[in-house]
Amino acid sequence: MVPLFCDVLKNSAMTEVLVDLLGADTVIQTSKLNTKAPGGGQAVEWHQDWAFYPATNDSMLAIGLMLEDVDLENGPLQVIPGSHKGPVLSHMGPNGRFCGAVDPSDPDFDLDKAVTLTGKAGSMTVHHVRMLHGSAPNTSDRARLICFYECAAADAWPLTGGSSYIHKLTQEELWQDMQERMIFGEPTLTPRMEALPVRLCLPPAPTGGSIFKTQKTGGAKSAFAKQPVAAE
Ligand SMILES: O=C(O)CCC(=O)C(=O)O
Repeated sequence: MVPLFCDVLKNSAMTEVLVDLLGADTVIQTSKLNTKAPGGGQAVEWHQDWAFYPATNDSMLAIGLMLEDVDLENGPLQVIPGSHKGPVLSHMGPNGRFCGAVDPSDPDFDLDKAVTLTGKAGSMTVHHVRMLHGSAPNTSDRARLICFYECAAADAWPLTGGSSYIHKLTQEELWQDMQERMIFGEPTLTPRMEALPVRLCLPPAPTGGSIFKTQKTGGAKSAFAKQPVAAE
């Protein structure tokens, strides 16, 4: 991770939020800068992060740090409050492959309950790993830049999906990786198991690497337009 972004995570109000919500031993899973170009930056279709990277427990969240002002026009994040206590919805596309998005006609998807998260540059959002969320295209003439930090309690052990690179590591590399991903506290050797709904994200979308690619190549249906998400 870029040292500046890492520093923000370890030495800012974010740190307190993480301790409060995830506890004293916390890891970073991924960090990414999601950009939406002025005048047409793509939507992120509705999904639960849990569908991308289920774990042994759901003490996991994503922080969105706004690097520019985010308003209704430039593709703000939208969430459905309370959905993190509900079911894990299917994220399978029309070809029977993971598409990283829910079907907008799913009876458990209630768009009427969505709220929009806007804010000035420097504001942050926090959403639980099972919370339904998405974001509309950027229709403004300004960029939308949000840095997402996907964080977890150290005892949430990955099952598959986004973190499954760990299965390719040697035991020594895995041990190093565990240390390097600590935000604060210590790695644990005793993952916490919870009885939670899980769906594995297999078979994978034809092309992964980013949520935008997964949703496009998996054939996600759009809740923001009547048409499927356009191919690149
Ligand atoms: O960039 C966005 O608006 C949302 C990104 C997101 O939900 C994700 O990457 O999981």
